[in-house]
Amino acid sequence: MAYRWKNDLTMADVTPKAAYLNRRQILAGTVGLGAIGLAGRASAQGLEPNTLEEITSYNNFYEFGTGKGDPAANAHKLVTSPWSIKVDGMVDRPGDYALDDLLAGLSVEDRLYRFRCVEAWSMVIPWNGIELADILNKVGVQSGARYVAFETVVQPENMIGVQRRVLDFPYVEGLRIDEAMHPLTIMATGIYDEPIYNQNGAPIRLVVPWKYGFKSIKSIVRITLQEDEPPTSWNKANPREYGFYSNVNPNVDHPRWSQATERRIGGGLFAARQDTLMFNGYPEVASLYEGMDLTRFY
Ligand SMILES: Nc1nc2c(c(=O)[nH]1)N[C@H]1C(S)=C(S)[C@@H](COP(=O)(O)O)O[C@H]1N2
Ligand SMILES: [Mo]
Repeated sequence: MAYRWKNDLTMADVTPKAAYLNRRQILAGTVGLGAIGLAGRASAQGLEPNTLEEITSYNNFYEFGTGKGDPAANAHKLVTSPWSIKVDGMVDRPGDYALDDLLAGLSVEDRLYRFRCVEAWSMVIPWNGIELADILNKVGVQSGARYVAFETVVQPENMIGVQRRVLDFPYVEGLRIDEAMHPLTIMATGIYDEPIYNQNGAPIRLVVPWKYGFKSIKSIVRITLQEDEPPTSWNKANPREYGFYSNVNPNVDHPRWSQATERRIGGGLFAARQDTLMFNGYPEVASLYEGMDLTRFY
């Protein structure tokens, strides 16, 4: 049996929905109670998950525009049903899988993860998802496969960002096979026990919590097992600024800004920036990079 990752943040850290809605009403309805919100977050030592509202309204999904509010405004146009995923390359059972067939029999787990965008903002998100390793084991990875490549759907008529060519689409990403097989790596299908919203990458998206957010590719329609390192969208767009690995690392600054700290979304106007943690607070992945110069393989 594969080792299963244990949450450091447990679902006990998730504010029960009722209490949480109640708190929001208090905050919305009363002047001067912002302090309650701040105290609430402080007492949870920054482990409190972001609200569904925050998670679904402040997004990066360039297919739907480059503004943080654009995905929430435009992603209702994404057609998510029917949905199939092409699995090809070095696998025993390649094919065009209906999403339900690909996931049938695999367990959906709750994972409360820190999420750190390369732009130096962050959230804490209660995902529901399937370990990518379970999916890869189901299709059968062949021994020569060293990398996994992912591709996002392109629906030009529904995607304003594709029409405007804000990036070279389809959005593509990749992982080394040991990164893909790590129990922290999931394919998310839900948030807060609700089906994942379109703006967050419905119906299924990658989540790799120790890497900058752009590695967590949304709305996936193709998974390819291959020998060579696959091209990745942000590396193609700007290789000087974005590498293949893109592990969260407070000691390696982006050429244009520091990565030492981050702004937690929802923390409020006067909240202090938080220190960014090595591997985003998931030191158990460090062994994957033994012997690699993490200032060079950024
Ligand atoms: N297809 C696709 N996937 C994507 C992106 C994108 O523009 N297109 N943006 C990435 C970036 S930069 C981040 S920070 C996260 C944001 O995920 P969220 O909006 O669910 O918080 O999605 C990543 N996945
Ligand atoms: Mo990002």
